[in-house]
Amino acid sequence: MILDYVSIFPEFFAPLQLSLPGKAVAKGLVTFGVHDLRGYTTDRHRTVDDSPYGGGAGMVMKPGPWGEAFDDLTGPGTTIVFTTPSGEPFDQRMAEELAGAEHLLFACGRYEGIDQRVLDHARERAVVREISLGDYVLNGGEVAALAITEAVVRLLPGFMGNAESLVEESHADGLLEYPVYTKPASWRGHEVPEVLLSGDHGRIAAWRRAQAEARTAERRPDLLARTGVVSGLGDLDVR
Ligand code: 6GU
Repeated sequence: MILDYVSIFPEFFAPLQLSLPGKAVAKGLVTFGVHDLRGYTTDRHRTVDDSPYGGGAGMVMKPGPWGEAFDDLTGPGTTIVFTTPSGEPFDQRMAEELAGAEHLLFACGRYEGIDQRVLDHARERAVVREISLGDYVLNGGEVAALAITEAVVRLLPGFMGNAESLVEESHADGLLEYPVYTKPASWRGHEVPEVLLSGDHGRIAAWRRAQAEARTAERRPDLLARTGVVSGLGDLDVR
């Protein structure tokens, strides 16, 4: 998979060389390209923004540099991802969809947004997704693009050593993950639940499922409505 990033702050993408994404590069699963939007300007001041038509606060990103960047970077298999707080909410299912793409081109906006014609024009030549990380405002889309990248790259075939941990973790089954414990069995007066020491795999599986459901009912009742789990909070203390 090829992942490209267009931004006025290319330094934000230094973490792509680290840890998990860096490992994916080493394994030959992905290649990353980081592109300075100002490199696609033509004026002496390398201008990327201007005041909004119709008035109002803040600045809007000019269409010209984005058009040049897409001319340079878009090919037949490209999906252009605009990271924006007005996008579709990002979730695990969307990460799985994006993991099937050949080429992701992240367009990271700043200021009050990008001229709408950039998106309209992009839709004429590529698959376009507008994606939000959640209901809060970041100063720009760079951190969001990094988060989406990490969620997507770890799903690529051959990335994870242990395929089971992909299936068992939070959200793969629509529930939050059950609590986990390791040695020692007693620590600062807190004990590991007895069932986990029992060696009874049936009881352990049932306990974990009940914990996952109770936790989800308490913290994310919206998820339970989607998975169709009915029980929810029983007598379990999920904290
Ligand atoms: Cl994707 N971008 C920005 N700028 N702010 C956000 C966001 C994205 N998701 C939540 N807030």
